[in-house]
Amino acid sequence: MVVLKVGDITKETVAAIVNAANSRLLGGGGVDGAIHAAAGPSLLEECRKIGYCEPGDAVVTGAGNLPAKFVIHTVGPVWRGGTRNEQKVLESAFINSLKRAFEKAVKTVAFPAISTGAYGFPLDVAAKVSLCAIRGFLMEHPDAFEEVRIVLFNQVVFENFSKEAHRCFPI
Ligand code: AR6
Repeated sequence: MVVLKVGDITKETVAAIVNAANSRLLGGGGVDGAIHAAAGPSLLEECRKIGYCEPGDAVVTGAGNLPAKFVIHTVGPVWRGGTRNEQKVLESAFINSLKRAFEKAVKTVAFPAISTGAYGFPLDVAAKVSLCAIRGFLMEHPDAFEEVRIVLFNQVVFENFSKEAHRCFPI
């Protein structure tokens, strides 16, 4: 089941939350900053040990003080006009995050709208790529998760994703 909601991902009670990190994994602003602040210093320590994550890839740590068990750190692409493989890299960020969650056998996972903040992805394009990537993975692994939750920080992002969800997940 795919669920869209408005909220703060650090408050979600799911087994794994996905972080929109940067390649150096040293924290930052946006959702990355919020997740590190809520998780506490153990998250940064674990990230330091891993050291690097390629855009489109994903790595797993514990979740410190967060309600979740794991944080999956993925790195989305910086939007550069859409001609630098950005859509493919965003798709990979979602698929590799779901793979990591699947490997950890978690049943519930929450995503933010990766790359739609500091990395500048147009919301409608991000919504389409993100939801289609999730749908593709779930079609291949229909029993993998009980819930994939997409936690959007404000109404505008939520509306873009909702609009696209009707196209991507026709009932
Ligand atoms: N819960 C859910 N969504 C959030 C939250 C939150 N607590 N806070 C922000 N968002 P961004 P990016 C939304 O900039 O574009 C960082 O500095 C936000 O409204 O967090 O992938 C990293 O270190 C937006 O829709 O991530 C990287 O350097 C979405 O999360 C860089 O930013 C993503 O915005 C990554 O940029």
